[in-house]
Amino acid sequence: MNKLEEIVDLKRYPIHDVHSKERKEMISHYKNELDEVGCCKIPNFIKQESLDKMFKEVIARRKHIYWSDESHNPYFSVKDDQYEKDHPINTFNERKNGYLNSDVLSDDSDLRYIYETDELKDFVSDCLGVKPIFQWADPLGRNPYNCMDPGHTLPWHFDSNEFTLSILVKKADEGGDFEYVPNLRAPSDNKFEEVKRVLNGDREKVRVLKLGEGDLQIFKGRFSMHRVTKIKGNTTRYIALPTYVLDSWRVNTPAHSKIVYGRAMPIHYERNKKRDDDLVD
Ligand SMILES: O=C(O)CCC(=O)C(=O)O
Ligand SMILES: [Fe+2]
Repeated sequence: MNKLEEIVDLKRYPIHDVHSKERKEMISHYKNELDEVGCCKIPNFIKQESLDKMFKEVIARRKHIYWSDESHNPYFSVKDDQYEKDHPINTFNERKNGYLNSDVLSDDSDLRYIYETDELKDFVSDCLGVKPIFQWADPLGRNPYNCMDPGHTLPWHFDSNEFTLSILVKKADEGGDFEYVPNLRAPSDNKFEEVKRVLNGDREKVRVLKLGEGDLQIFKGRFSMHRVTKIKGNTTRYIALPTYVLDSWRVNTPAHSKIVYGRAMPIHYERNKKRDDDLVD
């Protein structure tokens, strides 16, 4: 059997069959959802056996997880006295979570396998209506697992990659909801006033996405501010996070890489150059 078929429910979602009517219908459906609410959810995209394998992978490698207990602003940047005290750049919130970084997945990882397929990348690109997109060159952040034990939380933030997929592998007993504000900022417009309103508790534009295990979510993480609410109960929430970017060369800054993934590698220093979209990160 083709490996992609072992992982993705291709009967229901024939992402590989570029001329099929089903794929065209999917693209138009999910593109509408993404245009309207900056996010779409594809139920039961990953097969149960593959989900079980992903769960085993992350459990077997738990000792490699980088755990953080940090405080940061939505941009993972440092405080800046040029701005007032309650400006988003100077608003820090608690983050407790862990990442199983992309470079320590197992050799036969299903997550890495689907992430590297053109079938998935092209499907995501068509759903977004953005071409070309690339797998992220960042060796740590490109397709990690986010691991959140009971009590852990991920505060409001923007990703430094443009587009993120998520595949819930194990859900929390309670809490661990993904909340987001669609298209809160746009290239060249940081919309600090609107960001501040959300940080101060304004729920008007906040959407809550209830993910099920095996669902695939596509969202615009660099433009839609998002967070994960505190994990309650006894179960660790594990979620796979494949990422895509518009620039095939860029990686995280060394500072961002250290604060989120626990280390910076030579590539993070070599490619540390100001971005051209004028957004803070
Ligand atoms: O765990 C999630 O649902 C989202 C994770 C996230 O936003 C991140 O790791 O940047
Ligand atoms: Fe994120």
